[in-house]
Amino acid sequence: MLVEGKWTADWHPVQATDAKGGFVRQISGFRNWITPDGSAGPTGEDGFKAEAGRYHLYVALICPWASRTLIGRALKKLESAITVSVVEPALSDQGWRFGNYPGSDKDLINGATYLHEIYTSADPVYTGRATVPVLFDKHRRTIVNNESADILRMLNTGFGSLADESIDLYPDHLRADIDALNDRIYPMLNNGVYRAGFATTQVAYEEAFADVFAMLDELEARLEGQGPFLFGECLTEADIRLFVTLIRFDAAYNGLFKCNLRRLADYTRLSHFLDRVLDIPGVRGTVNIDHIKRGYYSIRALNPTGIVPVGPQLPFRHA
Ligand SMILES: N[C@@H](CCC(=O)N[C@@H](CS)C(=O)NCC(=O)O)C(=O)O
Repeated sequence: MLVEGKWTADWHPVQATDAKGGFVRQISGFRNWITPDGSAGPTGEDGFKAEAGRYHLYVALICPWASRTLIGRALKKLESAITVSVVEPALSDQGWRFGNYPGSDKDLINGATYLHEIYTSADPVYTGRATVPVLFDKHRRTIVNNESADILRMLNTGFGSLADESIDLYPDHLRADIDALNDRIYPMLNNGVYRAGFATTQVAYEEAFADVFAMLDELEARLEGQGPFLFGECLTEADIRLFVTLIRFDAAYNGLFKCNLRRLADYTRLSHFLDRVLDIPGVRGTVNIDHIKRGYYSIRALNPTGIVPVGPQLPFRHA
């Protein structure tokens, strides 16, 4: 991670744990918002007006949080307004790196080799992890925001008529319910798999494991009652946030993160949900199972040999 702008030690997935050995995820540091008129959003400062060609997303295709933003960009038809660079899937000793691995890019915006250079270019004394996604302002040459939950929301409404306004991923009448569901799915499942995978004690692992499968069981029952999406016919950001975890489940979390009570493929409704979301135009192109497997299995703390499993055979058609 970066300490006062300097890369300090070899990359390691766990840099903070709670008293029980549970994995603690860092709070994102850049929290400005793009808005149609450049006024300030709910956090941060003003001056980030929606403009075609001004903003850039740095993402990793292995990363569920970054993938949320790629899906939001595709669904809101902002591909030509917001440019993207994809880092290499394998984590290097200095974290995310740009390069030639198939499906990855060089950094044509800042000419960086490592993502942490983007952080120090925005804040020369930055302390924290250099995470994806990063939403970068090419005009002010700084980071707008590095929190995917915020970025997904600003893609939904911050770009005004530059985006497809017929699609609303966070409709007024569902906001409270979406927030309430997100607040449960995130700790138990989205971050729950990481809590299982990066636990440093048996008790922390078992607690996370129980949460993951309790939530999958609950969501399977919910979709049986009111599918095809979490709020019926209306696709919302809650579906995107669920999808990015489910699509990685059998390829990475079931094996590497030891979330192996059941496979996702064993859940009928959740598997249909996955296919349904994959079939939405623009979504499939954000999924790269090779990056996902190669990326997760490159985490040496969990897989010292770096061997990437050949299986499992995945039932869905993927990019
Ligand atoms: N709160 C952030 C979390 C992002 C995050 O943890 N990204 C991971 C990849 S899945 C990362 O970049 N990790 C690099 C590191 O921790 O050094 C968000 O949702 O945007």
